[in-house]
Amino acid sequence: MAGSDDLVERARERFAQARDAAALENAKAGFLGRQGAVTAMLRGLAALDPARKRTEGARINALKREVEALLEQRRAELAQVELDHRLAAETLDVTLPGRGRGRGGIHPVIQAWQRVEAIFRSIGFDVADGPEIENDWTNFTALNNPENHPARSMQDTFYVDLNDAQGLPLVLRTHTSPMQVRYARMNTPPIKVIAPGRTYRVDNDATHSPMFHQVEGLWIAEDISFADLKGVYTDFLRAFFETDALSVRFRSSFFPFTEPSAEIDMMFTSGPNRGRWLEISGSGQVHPVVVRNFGLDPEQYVGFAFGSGLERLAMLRYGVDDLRPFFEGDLRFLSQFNR
Ligand code: 2NM
Repeated sequence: MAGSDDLVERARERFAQARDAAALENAKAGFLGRQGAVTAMLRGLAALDPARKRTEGARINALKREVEALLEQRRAELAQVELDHRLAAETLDVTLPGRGRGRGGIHPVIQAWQRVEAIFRSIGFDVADGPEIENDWTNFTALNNPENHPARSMQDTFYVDLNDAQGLPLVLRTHTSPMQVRYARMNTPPIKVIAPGRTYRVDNDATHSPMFHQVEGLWIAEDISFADLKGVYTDFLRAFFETDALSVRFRSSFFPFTEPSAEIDMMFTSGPNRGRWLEISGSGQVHPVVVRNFGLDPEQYVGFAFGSGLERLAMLRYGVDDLRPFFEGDLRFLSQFNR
């Protein structure tokens, strides 16, 4: 049959020209497919007499096997080419050092927070967490802040452009005391609780940040006195600063929610920072109006409370003399507290 000798050579050429598996399968169709040359030759056998059918049939089948072998060979070549490409493209140098993600650390203010929590938990205080967006009754009114107190002004407080379900204005809490109100109204005395957390005031200078952290403590019972507050707070400071060489004094002061009120000062009595009184906290006996707003009878229950700034505690403990780097996210500063 004319051209059948060239057929194997033509198949070899066409298969070699195929640059990928899809092109090769197309080229295959031209020989072995239903319209293919080999198939056409096999079809032509039908017209031959039996003797020629046998010889021609054997010859065409031999051709067909050759074409099939060439096809397999080219398939294997292309598969190898494809594999070589992938191996080159996806090479991993497993000897390179890892990129690393660095190790995260705990912010110094949060470390101070965690220390405070652990110390107060160890002497039986609960730790309460609550909303940073408060209604103005819980943040101000319940705490005996008069309606026209400057702390309530737009200049001092971040008002939220919404009211709560009872129609009360919402504010970013200016202290964590509202959590004491919530806690006292949900629990029965004796109550020993601290409320640490974020607080917000319209304030921004070298010594004030619009967001800062407080921890407030509250102890309500029938038979406690200022001596208990002083004892607890002194023990707390000695645990926090890990020294017994530390004195505490109360200085009379004023807060709307306590009466009487006192500033708590502390002084290291040894070490390089000894001999200077440092303001560390506010405190007082919870005002009878506030005790009533807790849902309790001020004739029966006494409450003692304190409020401390966690940034202040962190600065004193870690020897930081500027508030601002706490809020700047500079790892050269922050990483010093995580070694
Ligand atoms: C302070 C100073 C004095 C305080 C009062 C209360 C509450 F809810 F019991 F009335 N919590 N915290 C308080 C008292 C806070 O911060 C300078």
